[in-house]
This record gives sequence, structure tokens and C-alpha cells, in this order.
Amino acid sequence: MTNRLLAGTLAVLAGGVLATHADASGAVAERATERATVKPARATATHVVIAHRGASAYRPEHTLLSYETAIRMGADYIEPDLVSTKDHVLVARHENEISATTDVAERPEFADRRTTKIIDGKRVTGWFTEDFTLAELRTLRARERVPHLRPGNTAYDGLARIPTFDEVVRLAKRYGVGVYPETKHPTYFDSIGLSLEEPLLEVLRRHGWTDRDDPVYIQSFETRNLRELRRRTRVRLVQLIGAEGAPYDLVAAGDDRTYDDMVTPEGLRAIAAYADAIGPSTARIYPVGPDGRLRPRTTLVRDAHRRGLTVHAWTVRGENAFLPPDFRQGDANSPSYRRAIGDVAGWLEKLRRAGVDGVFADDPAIARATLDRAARRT
Ligand SMILES: [Ca+2]
Ligand SMILES: [Ca+2]
Repeated sequence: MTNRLLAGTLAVLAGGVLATHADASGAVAERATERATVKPARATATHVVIAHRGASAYRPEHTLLSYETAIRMGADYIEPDLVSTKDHVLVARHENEISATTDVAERPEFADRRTTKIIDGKRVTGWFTEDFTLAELRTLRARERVPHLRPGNTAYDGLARIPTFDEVVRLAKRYGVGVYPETKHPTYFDSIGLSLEEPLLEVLRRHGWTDRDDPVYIQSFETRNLRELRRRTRVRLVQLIGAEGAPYDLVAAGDDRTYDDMVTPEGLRAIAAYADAIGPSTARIYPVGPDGRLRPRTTLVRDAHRRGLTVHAWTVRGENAFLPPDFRQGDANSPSYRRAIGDVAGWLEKLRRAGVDGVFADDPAIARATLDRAARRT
């Protein structure tokens, strides 16, 4: 474990700088330097660090810059959210609507692609990946989603393209870490003839990742596509569980079961029939009271472990704006209070004590260091 922490620390120190350069055609490419000096942590310790959208605290989310930074910080897994292009290639974006994380709205050639759709029952207006070919999407440039909270990350705006899932897997393999892909809106993508599961498994198969001991977890907030994946692959599957609401596939089918039902012992037993892990909101472990304070912890982690389910909780973010009030720090009247970093190590330690097996973290470095330090003590 000491070696692992050391490796992660060295990686951060040695690899903090990522070089970007313009290639002959003028496009910006991302390239790692000092590759030989980097020995990333491997998924062998007790606690797994999943780099949520990459090192999204430090770089625009879902870019190779973000994933590579996460690997250098000691992440075990990098987490691409997956949506489809018009020509059925999987790319990494948190939503199929891309105006918040790319420069698409400023491209006159794509102005007529702006449209309104109903996605998972909600009306959404903007530009959608399924209306662009991969070649078209590749002309866009990624940008920071929350510049008001992460102003430093805007320095990287315009430097990275939208990566394909294949590129993300190749990056992970090059560094010896795993991938933790999430299928986004699987019922919706089925409805427009761009099913996500087939190309997902095909990319993994091409890279030789087909078994439960390969460094892969596939996650979904829906249930039907995980059951379907269980029949088609041996790689590990994760049922995501929201703080509220219900899986959209159940809603669409008129099934009134909700995430509340899924965290009961009976619900967990049903999940264990097709999934290897659950990915609950931290609010399912430490509910948030009406005053915003954390309430005593639930029995979810224990109940899940009794069913043989691994527990990976989401999402740990360091800014006060995202932390439970108990862990916020600084002057609440300061204009920079929301983006100031609170006691994220304290929050991670509290989750560790609750027995979680891993966390989704926007800052993989602090998660790696905190969880490893705790493991060294115990
Ligand atoms: Ca995700
Ligand atoms: Ca499908």
C-alpha cells in the first residue's frame, strides 16, 4: 500500500504537466510527456478510486486530458459516460446534449442542428450527439462545464476533442488502469435505433476485456439494459441508485418500482441476480436532513455486502458547493465560498468508515491519498 501511495504521489509530482501541441493540420492533439516515469496505482488495494469524468476537478470533464490527469493522480478506473453519434460510434459525454461542455453553440455551420427533444420524459433544447457524425463531432472542442466553480479549468478550454470510447480504453490500457463506462439514456438510444450495449461490448472485446477479472465495470441507472448485459458478458456490472426517483426503463414500462424499493433487502437481492455492485448516491448511505445536515447512516452498505454486492458511492467533490454542510470550510459570506475547497478528506474518511469499497471522485488525488492513508493505519 505504501508503494501504491508513493506511486500515486510521484505520478502527480512528475506528471502534473500535460503537453498539448498543434499538429500539421492545425488541430490540437493531446499527448502525454514523461510517460516512462509514470507508474500508476493498480486496482489491488481495499478501496477503489473511480475518476469521475476523469480528474474533473482539474480539467474539462470527459476529455483525454481529464482521464490522463486522473491516471497520474492514482485513479484505479477512469469513468467515461457514453452516448452515441449518428453513425453509431460511442463517445464520452455526460449528456447527449452537448452545449454545456463544447463550443457547438458558436459554430455557425451547426446552427441548424439546434432542436428540442424529450429525453427520459424531460424536454431538452440544444445540440445532440446523435445528430452529428463522429467526423463532425471531432471538429468541436471541449470546455469546462462549471467555470464559475472551477475557473482554473477554463485554461484548458478548446484544447481537447470529444474522445471516442475506443480512445478511452486505449488510454487506460496504455497506463494499466481500468475503465468504468456508464451507459447514458439506454432506453432512449434504443428508441432511435442506436443501442449502446452492442458497440460497448464490441470495443471491450476488441481490447480483450471480456471477463469478470478484467478491469472493467459497466454502470447504468436503468435496470433492463444491465439484465440484458448480464446475458451477454461476464464483465462486472453496477446498478446505479439515485438519491430519489426511479430507473427510466421502469418508468417507461409503467412499472412503479423506484430506487427506494431497490435499496431494501428484497431490492438488493433482485439486483444481486444480475449485478456485481451497486453505485448509490452518498445520500443513500448518509441521508441529508431538512436542515442540510447528515443524518445517521443507513444499513445500505451492510445490507448490500450481505447480498455479495460491492458498494461504490458517488460523488465526492471537494468544493463547498458540493460537500455536505458538515464538511464545508471558510467564510460563508465570501464570494468565493462556493468554489472553495472544504474538508473533503474528512468526508472521504466518513464514507470509508461506513464500509464503502470505493468512491467516484472528481479529485482522484485526494481520494487516493485519504483512502490509502486510512488503510495504512488500520
Ligand atoms: Ca457517470
Ligand atoms: Ca439496447
